[in-house]
Amino acid sequence: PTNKMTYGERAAKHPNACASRLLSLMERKKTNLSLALDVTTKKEMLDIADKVGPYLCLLKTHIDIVDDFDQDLIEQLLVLAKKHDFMIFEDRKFADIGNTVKHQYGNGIYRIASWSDITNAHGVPGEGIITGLKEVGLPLGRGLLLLAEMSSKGALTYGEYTTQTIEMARRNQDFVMGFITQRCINEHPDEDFIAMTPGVGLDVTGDGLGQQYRTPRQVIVENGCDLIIVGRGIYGKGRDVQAEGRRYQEAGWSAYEERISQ
Ligand code: 5IU
Repeated sequence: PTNKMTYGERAAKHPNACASRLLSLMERKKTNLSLALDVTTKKEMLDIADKVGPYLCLLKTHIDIVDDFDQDLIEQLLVLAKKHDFMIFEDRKFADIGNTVKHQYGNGIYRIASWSDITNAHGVPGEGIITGLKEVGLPLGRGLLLLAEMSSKGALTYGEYTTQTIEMARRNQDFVMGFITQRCINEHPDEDFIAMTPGVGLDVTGDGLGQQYRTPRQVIVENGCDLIIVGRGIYGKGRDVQAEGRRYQEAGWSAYEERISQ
């Protein structure tokens, strides 16, 4: 199964172009770290992305929290993505009917589909949400993640909801490249959804607002996930973002090496 394969081996045979691009980037740059950059000014965003860029495979954004958002921010993020060789994931968590999300993805002031390699969606509206997003994203070579499980305390993403979300992904593998999940979802021999996991930290276990943290080793080795998504563990108050970026990159990569060598 995917658990024992290298990212490079998976990249070579992955049918989803966006997934294949990400997996080869991870192999080439030796990183499974995604930075969740929840900051509210353009300056902080660009400054931290530039400093942590060397350690990342994927920059996760919440573009709608930036007070001074403008098109120049997007252009500069794309410059950094090229300079440091990382991809971009706008964590938009679409949740409406197909026709609406199509516009939320392609139009408005953010025009997410025009710059974000990857985005994500809830399965709650039913499969039309994937169809709508696919109309916009697939011609641009974009990839979609579905939210299978959330990291926060009391999340309702479990049981039949998660099961049906996974089935939706299985029927749309040309566009759905993976999941936001707390464990590896792949079951069938040739199934290769990328498992990305938020709620990762080395120093604390929560944030007082429901977030729950596990270590990179728990996530990658014990639960078989592929990418660690780390936010405040890297850029939180008083932290040296460069040092923390390197620390999480090393922790994530050594956990991966341990997993594939088992
Ligand atoms: N995020 C979660 N949990 C989830 C999902 C998304 O934490 O289940 I879906 C996002 C929220 C934030 C980042 O952007 O991942 C985690 O940031 P911290 O490492 O700062 O908690």
